[in-house]
Amino acid sequence: MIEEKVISIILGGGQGSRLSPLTATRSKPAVPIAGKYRLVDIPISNCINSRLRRMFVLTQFNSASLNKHIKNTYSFSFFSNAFVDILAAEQTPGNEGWYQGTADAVRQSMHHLMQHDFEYVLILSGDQLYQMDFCEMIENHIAKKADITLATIPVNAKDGTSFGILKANEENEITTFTEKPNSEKIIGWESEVGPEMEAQGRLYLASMGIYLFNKSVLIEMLEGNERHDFGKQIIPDAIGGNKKVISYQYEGYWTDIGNIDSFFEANLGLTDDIPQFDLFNKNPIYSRARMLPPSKITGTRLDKVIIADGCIIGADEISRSVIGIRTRIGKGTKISNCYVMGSDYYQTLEEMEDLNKSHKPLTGIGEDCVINNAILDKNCFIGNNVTINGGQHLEATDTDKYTIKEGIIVIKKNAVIEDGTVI
Ligand code: ADQ
Ligand code: ADP
Repeated sequence: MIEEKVISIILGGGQGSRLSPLTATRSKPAVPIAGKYRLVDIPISNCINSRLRRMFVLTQFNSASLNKHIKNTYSFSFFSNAFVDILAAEQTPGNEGWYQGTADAVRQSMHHLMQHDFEYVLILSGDQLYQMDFCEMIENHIAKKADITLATIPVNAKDGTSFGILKANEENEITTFTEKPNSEKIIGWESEVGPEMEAQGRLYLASMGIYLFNKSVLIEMLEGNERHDFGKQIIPDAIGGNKKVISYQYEGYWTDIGNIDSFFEANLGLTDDIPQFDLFNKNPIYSRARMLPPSKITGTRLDKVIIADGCIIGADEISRSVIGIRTRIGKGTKISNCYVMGSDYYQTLEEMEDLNKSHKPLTGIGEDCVINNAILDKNCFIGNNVTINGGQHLEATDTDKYTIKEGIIVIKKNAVIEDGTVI
C-alpha cells in the first residue's frame, strides 16, 4: 500500500514573526485556530485522512503547549506504526545554529527519518488551511514516474507575487519556476488553467509549498550545505537540472495563513453561510479531546457565530465571530468581527468573588464592553465597560498588552485590560 511508503514532514515554522504576538510564547504549530484546534491539526488531519500516519513536525523552538498538545492528541495504539514526532532545531557537535531555512530544517532532520522505512517524503507547510487527499497526488507521482511533485493552484496576479510561480508542459512537467516574482516580473508567466479559473482571473500556477520527493532525490538535493530553502534553491535547481518535476493541480479551497491579517480572515471566514473551509464534513479535523461541558448562553442575540465548548455567555450581541473554549462573556457586552481564543482554565466562584471585591477583571470579557475587529489571545482578562475597536483608522502599534497590525487589535495572552479602557 502506497501510504506505507510515505513519511510526512510538516514545516512548523521559522521564527514566526509574521504571526507575532501570537507566537511570542508558543511555536507557530501551537497557535489556536477555529476556537478549539491548533494550526498543526490541519496538516496532521489531512495526513490522517489520507491514511498517512507517520509524521515529523519540524519547529524552530519547542513549546510546552505544542508538546502537550501532540502528546495528548496523537497517541496511537500499540499495534500500529503511526507516530507524530516533534523535531525542534537542536544544537549538535556539527551544527550550532537554528534551521537556516526550510530545506536546512529537513536536512538536519534526515538522520531521524533514516531510522524508518520509506520511499517517498511528503513535505507540508504548517500554516495553510485546506483539505486535500494526498493519496491522489502520490498515485499521480508514481504513475508519471516523477522525481518530485509540486501541488499547484491557479492564483491571480496580485496573490502570485507571494508564491513560487511556474509553467508546465502538456505532460504537466514543470519547465520553469520563479520564487515570488514582483508585479512586473510576473507578467508573461500566465498558464493554461482552464475556463473556470480563467474566468476568475486566476491565470498563474502557484506552488502550494507541498512537495513529494523520491527518497534518493531528496537526499541528493540536500547534499552539501548550500541549499537552505525549497522555494529559493531546491525546487528551481531541480527543475533547471535533470529532475522530472511534475505539477499536480489542485482547485479546492486553499489559503496561506502566515500573517495576522490572513489568519484573522481565515478564522472569521468559518462563520460564513457556506464556509470555504468546511468543518462540517465527513473528514474530521482532529484535536485534543478536552471533555468540556456544553456551552451555556443566556439572552444573547447571535448571528454567524462559532462557539466552542465550555463557554458561559451572557452577552447582548455577538456577530461574525469565533468564540473559543471556556470563554466567559458578561452581560450587556457587544462583540463583532472577533476571534476570541478562550481560556485554558476556569476560575472558581471564590476566586471570582475576590477579584470582584478588589475591582480586578475576571478571565474572559466583562460586562458592557464593545469589542470589534480584534483577536483576543488565550487567558485574557478584559474588565467592564472596555471598548476595543479595531479598524483601518488605527496605526500599527505594539504595547505590552496589545499589538495592532493592519487595523486588527491583538490582545496578548494573559493581558489584563482594566475597567473602562478604550483602545
Ligand atoms: P513561504 O511560505 O513564504 O513560501 P517559507 O517561509 O519558506 O516559504 O515557509 C514555508 C513553510 O515552512 C511555512 O509553514 C513556514 O512556517 C515553515 N518554515 C519556514 N522556515 C522554517 C524553519 N526554519 N524551520 C521549520 N519550518 C520553517 C513557500 C514556497 C513558495 C510557495 C509557498 C506556498 O517557497 O514557493 O508558493 O510556500 O505557501
Ligand atoms: P497555549 O494555549 O497558549 O499554548 P498552554 O497550552 O501552554 O497555552 O497552556 C495551557 C495550560 O496551562 C492549560 O492546560 C492549563 O492547565 C494551564 N494553566 C495555565 N494557567 C493556569 C492557571 N492560572 N490555573 C490553572 N491552570 C493554568
